[in-house]
This record gives sequence, C-alpha cells and structure tokens, in this order.
Amino acid sequence: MNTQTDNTRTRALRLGVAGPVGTGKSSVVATLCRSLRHEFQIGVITNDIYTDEDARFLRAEGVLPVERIRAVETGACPHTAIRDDVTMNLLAVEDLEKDFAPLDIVLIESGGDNLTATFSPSLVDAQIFVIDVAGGGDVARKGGPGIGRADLLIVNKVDLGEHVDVDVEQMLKDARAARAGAPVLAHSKKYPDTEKALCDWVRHLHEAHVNGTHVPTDPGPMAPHFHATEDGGYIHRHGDEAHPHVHR
Ligand SMILES: Nc1nc2c(ncn2[C@@H]2O[C@H](COP(=O)(O)OP(=O)(O)OP(=O)(O)O)[C@@H](O)[C@H]2O)c(=O)[nH]1
Ligand SMILES: [Mg+2]
Repeated sequence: MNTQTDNTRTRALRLGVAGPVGTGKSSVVATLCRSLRHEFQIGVITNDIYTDEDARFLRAEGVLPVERIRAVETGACPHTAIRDDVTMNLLAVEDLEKDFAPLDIVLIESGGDNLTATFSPSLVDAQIFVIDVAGGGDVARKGGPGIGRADLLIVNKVDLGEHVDVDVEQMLKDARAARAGAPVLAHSKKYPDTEKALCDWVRHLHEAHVNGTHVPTDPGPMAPHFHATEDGGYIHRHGDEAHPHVHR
C-alpha cells in the first residue's frame, strides 16, 4: 500500500487514540489492527504510566506480530508524554517506522487519562477521542478539546446503553452538538457494522494523508491544572502552553 509519487507522502500516517480510562481505546486499536492489517503495514505505540499493560493486551490478542507493538512507559501522567514533551513517543514512532519500513499507519494509544488530554500535532497527524456509554450519558455534554475538536469522536460501547440506563440517541445528539459538524461515530465491538464504519473512516483518512489533502489540526491545549505530591512539596503544572511546566 505504501506507494510514492512526486506529490504523495510516504511517511506513515500517525493516528492517536485518546480518551478517559477504560473507554475502549485498546479495543479500538485491536479492531483497527485486526481489520486493516491485510491492507496496510501497521505499527502500534502504547502509553502507560508504570506498565506495558496495553501493549501486553494487544500482543496477547495476536492482532499484529508482537514486535510491531511497543510500549512507552511515561513515568508521569500520560498526557505529559503526548502533549507537553512528546520526545519519548516521537523516538518510539521513528524507531518503529525505521525497523519496519515502510509502514502505512502507526497507531498511538494514550494512557487512560481525563477529558482534557489530547495529542500534540507534532506527534500525530490526526486523533480519535473515545468516550463510552458506560461512563454516563452526560459525558458528551462535559466537552473539552478531545470531545469538541478531535478528528473523530467515538461514542463507544453503545451495546451497553440499556444496561446502564443511558439514552444512547440523546448521548449521540449531545456529542454532535458539541462538535460543529465534525464526525461522531456510535461504536461497539459487538456490532460489526460500526467496526466497518470505523475502518472506512481510517481508510479515507489514510488516503487523504497520502495524497496530501489531510491537514492536521490541533484540538487545543488542556485547561491549566496542577498536580501536587502528598506532602505538597512539588507542583507539576500542565496546560499553559507558554509555561508548560512549573516546578517549585
Ligand atoms: N460491552 C462492551 N465492552 C467493551 C467495548 N469495548 C471495550 N469494552 C470493554 O471495556 C473494557 C476496557 O476496554 P479497553 O479497550 O481496555 O479500554 P482502554 O480505554 O484501552 O483502557 P485503559 O487503557 O486502561 O484506559 C474491557 O473490559 C473491554 O472488553 C464495547 O464496545 N462493548
Ligand atoms: Mg488501553
């Protein structure tokens, strides 16, 4: 699939998958690998704070040759490594692309984080944000850069609506209202038609990447906030683009 003419891009499409803890990011990555691996050369980078749990899950699922799935252990809240300082991830992506050249698509899963985490456009060409029905019907109304401006918003686990008393149609309506026409996909790993719609979206994105018509956009920074240690002696600040880290 990786073809080159004078007007086409040959670097792999770098596609981020972010969203709160447990919404189904790894399952989405697994579906994409399983469904697209015969059409595209794919590699995966996962991000976790202390473990390589996501990479282990994907390797165990057998969705790709194990060596094409690499873990970045961020050692800090994952949004740091996908937004504030993407060096570890960029090195991992570049190594993967070099070792398995030519790759068509590199999927980068963010560690499960909160509603404010998005990828830096210096790391990914496009990003999917995943929320799920089980997290509550009001999540779509809570907004944030991922929900509002990611290239694709997945409302995942739509099979669970009736089990968790969520009106899925209303949640989808709220999601669309938050996105000014940008795409929203109702998705479930139990519903093959929704998996096909996801794969078609990625196919179109890859085509646009190759022919140069896809323009990466930045969903915008997370809201400024702080992390403090228990003794209060160290404060880590995120979300202020001019001063991404303040330590004192
Ligand atoms: N019913 C249902 N369960 C799902 C679906 N997708 C994922 N799950 C389940 O949700 C749980 C979390 O899925 P993961 O794919 O690990 O979620 P994640 O966002 O990668 O989780 P973290 O990386 O820990 O943040 C697992 O038990 C999955 O089997 C779905 O479409 N429907
Ligand atoms: Mg995961």
